[in-house]
Amino acid sequence: MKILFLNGPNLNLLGQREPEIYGRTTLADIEAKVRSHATELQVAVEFRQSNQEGELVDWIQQAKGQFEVIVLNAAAYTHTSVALRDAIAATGVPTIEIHLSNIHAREEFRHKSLIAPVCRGQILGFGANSYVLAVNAAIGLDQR
Ligand code: CA2
Repeated sequence: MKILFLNGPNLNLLGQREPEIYGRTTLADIEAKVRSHATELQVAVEFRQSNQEGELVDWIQQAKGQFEVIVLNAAAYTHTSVALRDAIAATGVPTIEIHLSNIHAREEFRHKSLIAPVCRGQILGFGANSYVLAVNAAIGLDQR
């Protein structure tokens, strides 16, 4: 089974800016944790990040037939992007929404996720562990 991890805008800055909110772990550290867990469970993962909404849309469209599950931290696009929501709905690849922080405990504008209704579920608030937990959730979806 192959899982595609997609990361949205500014997540490339993790560990370098605003450590009080997002911690000191970099995206590369998170990828290493995910890879180690996925290897133990014998699943393949691909890990990508983009600051461009259109590139994320392209990757979601191209996932069909290539990946069994998408794990998506859409970052700020979570709260704004009809394009990402439409791409997830159109391609039909089971998608899990994840976040490092608990978006419901933050500013009001982060409480709304436009992608949530077209995702199979959400994992949020566990920092880097949200990504590790998503590997287990993805395997569970594939075995349904
Ligand atoms: O908690 C999450 O994972 C978020 O998706 C992170 C997004 C935020 O817009 C969402 O509301 C919740 C922000 C990602 C940007 O990360 C930064 C890291 C370091 C410095 C600045 C931004």
